[in-house]
Amino acid sequence: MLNQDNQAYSDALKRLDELEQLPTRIDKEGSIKEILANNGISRRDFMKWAAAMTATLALPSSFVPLTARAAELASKIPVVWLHMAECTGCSESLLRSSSPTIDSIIFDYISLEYHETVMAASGWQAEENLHSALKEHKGKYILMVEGGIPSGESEFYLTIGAHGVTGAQIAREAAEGAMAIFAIGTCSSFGGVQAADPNPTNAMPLSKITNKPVINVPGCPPSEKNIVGSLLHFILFKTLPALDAYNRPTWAYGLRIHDLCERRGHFDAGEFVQHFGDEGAQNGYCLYKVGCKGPYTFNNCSRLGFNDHTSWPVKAGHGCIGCSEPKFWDTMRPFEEPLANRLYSTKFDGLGADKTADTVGIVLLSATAIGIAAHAAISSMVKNKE
Ligand code: FSX
Ligand code: SF4
Ligand code: F3S
Repeated sequence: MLNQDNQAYSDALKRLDELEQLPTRIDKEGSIKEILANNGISRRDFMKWAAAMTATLALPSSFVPLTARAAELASKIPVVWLHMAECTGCSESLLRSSSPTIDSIIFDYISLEYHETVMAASGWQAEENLHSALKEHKGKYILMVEGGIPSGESEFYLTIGAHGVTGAQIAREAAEGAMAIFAIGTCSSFGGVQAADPNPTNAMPLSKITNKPVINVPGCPPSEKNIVGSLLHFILFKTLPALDAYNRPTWAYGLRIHDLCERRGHFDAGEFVQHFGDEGAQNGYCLYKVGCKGPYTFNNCSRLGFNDHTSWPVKAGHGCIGCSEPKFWDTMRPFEEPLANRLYSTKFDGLGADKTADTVGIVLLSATAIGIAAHAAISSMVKNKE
C-alpha cells in the first residue's frame, strides 16, 4: 500500500475501534449477521458485497474487511432523515426492491431515529420524536435531507406537522446539531423539480438553508449504493470525502455517464437509434439522437445500476436525462432530443465552484457538446453511405 493509503487505513481502523465501544443504539431483530442470515444472505455474499462497495468507494482492496466492519457498526451512529418537497423517490430507491438487498438491509439496520416514510409514529408523537432525537443526539447524528426547500416569502408553502412549522425551519434546526449533513437526491442538492422554472415556491437546495457544509448526493433518485456508500464512507473516515465543484463525492460523481456507458462502442462507431422502437433500438445502439444526456452528466449509474444492479435508464432503452446535474429539468430539455451544439451552461448559482473553475467548466462542456454533436452528425453520414 502507498503511505497515504496506510494512513487512511490506520485512521479508519482507529475510528472503527472507537465506534465499537459505543452502545448499540437500536434493539432490532438481532445483530446484522443474524439479520443477513435470516434474509438468506451468506457471509460469502456479504463479503462480496463489501468488496464491491470498497471498489465503488474507490478504496484499495485491503479496505474490504474495514468496509464490512463499518456496515456491521452502522447502527452505532444515529441518523435523522427529513422529507421536504419531493416525491419520496429517494427513499423508495433504497427501500423498494423485489427482495431485500444488502444495501437496503443495512439502511434498515442503521439507527434511524426519524424517517417519516418508515416510522410508525405520526402527528404530535412524530414531532415529539424528532425533537427528542435532535436533543438527545445533539452534535452526534448524521442528517440526511430529501427534497427541495421552499424559502423566503414562499417558505410557508411547505409546513410540516400540527404546529405548522416550515420545512426550512425544521431543516435549519436539524442542521444546527448535526455531525455531518447529506443532501439526498437532486431536489435537496440543487432544488430539483419544484425549483424548475418558474420555481413558484422559491425552492432552494439544502446548502442555501444552512451555513454548514453539505455533501450532495444527487440523482432523481440517487442509487441505493450512492446513499449507503455515503453513509459508510462517513462511518469509516468521519471526514468529508473528495468533492467536485458541486459538492458531490468524486467516488460516485467523478466520471461521465457517457464514459462508462455500455452503448459507447455504438456511439464511437456512429450507430444510433434514430427513433424509439427502430432496428437500432433493437440492436442496443447509442441513444444520443433520441436525447441521451449521458455526455453531460456525472454519475456512476452504468457501473452500479439500480434495484440490486438489475438495470439503469440507458440499459432499459431510454437516454439519460441528466438527473444528477443542477437544474436538469430546465437545461437538459427536451429530454428526447439531442442538445446538439446548443450552448450548455454548467453554471449553478456559483455553488461550490469558484468563478474560474466554473467558467472553465462551461467552456469545456460547450466544446464537448459541439464535438459530440459533430461526431454524431459526421459518423452517421459515413454510416449511411456505407
Ligand atoms: Fe423524488 Fe427525492 Fe427526485 Fe427529488 O428523489 S426521485 S423528486 S430527487 O427528492 O423523492
Ligand atoms: Fe451511452 Fe448516451 Fe453516450 Fe450513447 S450518448 S454512449 S447511450 S451515454
Ligand atoms: Fe439519472 Fe442519467 Fe443515471 S437520468 S439515473 S443520471 S442514467
